[in-house]
This record gives sequence, C-alpha cells and structure tokens, in this order.
Amino acid sequence: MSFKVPDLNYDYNALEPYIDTATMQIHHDKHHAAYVAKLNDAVNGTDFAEKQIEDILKNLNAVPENIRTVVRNHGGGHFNHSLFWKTIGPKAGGTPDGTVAKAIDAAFGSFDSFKEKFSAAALNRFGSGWAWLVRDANGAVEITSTANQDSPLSDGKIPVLGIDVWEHAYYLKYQNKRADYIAAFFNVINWKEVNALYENALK
Ligand code: MN3
Repeated sequence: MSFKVPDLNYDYNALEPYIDTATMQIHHDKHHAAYVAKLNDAVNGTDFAEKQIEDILKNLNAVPENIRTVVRNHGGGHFNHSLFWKTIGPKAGGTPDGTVAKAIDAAFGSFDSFKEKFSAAALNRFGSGWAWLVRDANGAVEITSTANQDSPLSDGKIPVLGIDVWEHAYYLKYQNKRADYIAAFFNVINWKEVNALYENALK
C-alpha cells in the first residue's frame, strides 16, 4: 500500500476566475504528486506505509529520526493539500452555516471579523506556509498559521479549512499580490465541506 494523490471532485478550470486552470493543474498533478512520491519513498518498507497520514502527523516523534523530517515535510504536504482540494470548489464561497458558523461567531463575533483575521494570518505568514481555521477537542475554533508544510495536526489541532500561501498556489495569476489571491480564495471556500469536517471531528 502507498499514499495516493486524491482526484479532484471538479475540473481544473472549475475555480476560474479565482484560481486559474494552469495553477490547479500544476499544483495538483505536480506539486502534490511530488509530496506523495517523496513520502512513499521515505516510508517504503516501514510500518508507516500502512498507517493513516493523520495518525502519523499527530505523533511525528514516533517516526524514526532518519525519515522524520521527510515525513514531516512531504507527509504534511500530502495531508494539507488533500484537505485543501476538498474545502474549495466551484459554486462555493459566501458565508458558512451549520455548526461551524456558530463556532466562528462564538470565537470571532462575526463572519466579517473571522474573514479579516484569517486573511491577515495568510498575508502575514512570512515565506511559504499556510493559514488555518482549526478546532480543538471541545469544538472551539481559532486561527493559526504554520510554516512550510507543517500540519496543525502535529500541534494537537484539527484543521477544518486551510489556505496555501506558498507562491506555487498563486504566482502564475497573482504574482506578488498575495492579498488579491487571499480575497479571491473566499469565493471558492466549500463551507458545506468545512462544516462536515468540523462536525465529523466532534464524533
Ligand atoms: Mn501547495
């Protein structure tokens, strides 16, 4: 058994004009595939090849030291991107509803306040990384940011939404204008899926 890049549930061009076709194709077929290939190379022949990526990232200290950094980077890349493809989509955006909407209001006061803080976390991540909406075991949400491909799972948090702010996620269309990409991202957030991730984690 080995890790695999999940198929997209929509076409490469489905997120136009917010995320362009070429970026989707390269990001999914090349970048994500490279994380998976390097992860598989690292865990090949070990017990970790049979584990869930979530479980591996929750306890990186259990990974042998000689492959730990590779698993952290490329396993994180695999998990983070798998979540990313699911939580964006066509005919999406707008505002959340369901349980996650209530948690957002409780934590930030309003959706607009959440949007402002999430955007700031994404904009202010220096270099490559992610901004996240995460939840804890009690269902409370907060905004975090990680460098490189580090996953909130490794910090004991459950990610329910993430924005990739590596330049490969936006540079073809937005060049240096990361803020414009972040603003556009809100038009492709699949809140139904975010809510499902939030609620599944409650079980
Ligand atoms: Mn990426």
